[in-house]
Amino acid sequence: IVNITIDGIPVSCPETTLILDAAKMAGIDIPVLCYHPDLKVRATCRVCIVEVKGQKKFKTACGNEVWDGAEFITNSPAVRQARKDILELILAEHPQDCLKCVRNTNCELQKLARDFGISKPQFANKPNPIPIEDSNGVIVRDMAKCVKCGRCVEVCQEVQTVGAINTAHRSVEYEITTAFDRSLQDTVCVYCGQCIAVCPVGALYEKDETEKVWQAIADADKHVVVQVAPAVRVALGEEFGMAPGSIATGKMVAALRRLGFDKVFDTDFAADVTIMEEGNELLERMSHGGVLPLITSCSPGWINFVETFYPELLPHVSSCKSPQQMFGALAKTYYAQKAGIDAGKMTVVSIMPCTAKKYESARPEINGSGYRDVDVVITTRELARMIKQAGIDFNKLDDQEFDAPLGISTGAAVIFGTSGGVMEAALRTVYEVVTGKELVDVDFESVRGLTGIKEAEVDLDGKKVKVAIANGLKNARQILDKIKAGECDYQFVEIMCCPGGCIGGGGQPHGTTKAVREERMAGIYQADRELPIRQSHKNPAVTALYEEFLGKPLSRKSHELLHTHYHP
Ligand code: HC1
Ligand code: SF4
Repeated sequence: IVNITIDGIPVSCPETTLILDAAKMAGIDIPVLCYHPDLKVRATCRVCIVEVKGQKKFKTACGNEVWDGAEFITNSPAVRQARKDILELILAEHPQDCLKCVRNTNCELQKLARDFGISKPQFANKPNPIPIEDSNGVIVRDMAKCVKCGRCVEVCQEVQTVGAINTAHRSVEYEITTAFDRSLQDTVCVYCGQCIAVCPVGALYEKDETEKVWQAIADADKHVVVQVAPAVRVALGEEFGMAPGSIATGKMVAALRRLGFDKVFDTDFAADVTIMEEGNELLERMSHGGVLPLITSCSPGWINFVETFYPELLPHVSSCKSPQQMFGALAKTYYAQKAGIDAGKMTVVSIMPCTAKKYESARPEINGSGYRDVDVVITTRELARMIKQAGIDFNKLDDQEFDAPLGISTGAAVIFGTSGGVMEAALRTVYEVVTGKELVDVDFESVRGLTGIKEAEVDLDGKKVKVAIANGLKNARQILDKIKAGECDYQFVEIMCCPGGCIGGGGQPHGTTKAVREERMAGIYQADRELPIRQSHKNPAVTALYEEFLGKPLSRKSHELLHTHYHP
């Protein structure tokens, strides 16, 4: 423990504390731009500089730890002027088109410019004339707006270990780019969108497809159904001032109905179906000497990753399509038949916390209904934009319920939205199928939490099943390397591309940090506890689906509609 003062306020803290964090203890928020609490410190922008009593040079608050007896000044005229100069230099290179920028009103640079009262910049505005790159159909890169903070590189290289983007050149030429400046689709990018999630400005964003949705809704000939992913309901509220993790399911359903969707359905229904199919696939593989461990297949960034980096492990990946795609296939067959609707005139829209879902829905091998199963995918952020455009006062909406039958789901489905959830949902069902006994306590605490890799041995009434869960691709790599080396005896592995699972997806409201993920995760488990049915095989709408349409899990029809094969 060391004793320091910050702007005259005494603070006692461990000597490994960053000046930035010590200042927080004194109730002082030092401005930052390149710093992100979840990422390695680069200290490149220098917006966070502070003065140290007795020293001539400024120090960065994010890049330096405190020492005993130090006296920091965060708010002297010299510090303020230096920060302002730094910001003005950044702004001199930055396009001044805030009005039509996707990050208008939640841009970190815009906020700093406002906080520092920069109204008449001292330097001429000369942005780099770099064209927008959006040919991949998922992620837009507007590098003219890049402030070179390096957060996207840090997340792509260190958290996801993908390495699709990197820094290049030095000095004034310094930039963030892909190898050989290629378009993103010609790189190893998996479309996880984590680079978008950490970008402080409008340099990276998802390809906006809200116009397609507006058009479908306005088309009287179209029957437009919408499905919402589990993790959206605990994050959407943030766009309307709610705390992270607030469960906004009822208001979200009401808003979707107001927007004009003909049916408001739930991806959670299809998540329950996934458990029926994947749970049986696991049992089938375990009893017939199939390839083990079985690895989950619902996270499309993870699928892109395994195809690119570990194609030899594809036989381990479940043949189940993701819930999003199962939903699309069932909407355009089962639901269309039941409701007497021409599937050719149906539009299926997904609301996803994920950018890779846009890519997944466009994959040719994924369609089973005879049409494109999911027509348009928009992110949580895009949905919020639509609600705002429609002038809907989200917070004043009364809660509403999803439509039947594809809106009926269980607690096992909602936990898909967080790391460990697919595993727990599967165990809740597999236990009862294997033992023939009722599961008294459905909470499998050992598979929960934000830890990167979780391992557990689950006792199915004497039969032991070894499972592992990884979230974030760096952690996935560790498990995959073990499987490749034949060093593990897991039977079932869950892999989610994004840190924390879908709650931390690349399409979620901006401002995702570890703390925010924790809140959203807590929201997911609360939503689970509040549901009357918490096991997928007890979902009456799923039972009806099998009785009326599919026959049984892994039936021929199930295989045609709900399973697929990925290719290296
Ligand atoms: Fe997910 Fe899934 S949990 S992949 O994270 O299996 O995106 O939320 O919808 O499909 O159900 C995402 C979330 C989502 C699928 C389900
Ligand atoms: Fe890297 Fe993911 Fe961004 Fe692609 S989407 S550049 S893989 S962080």
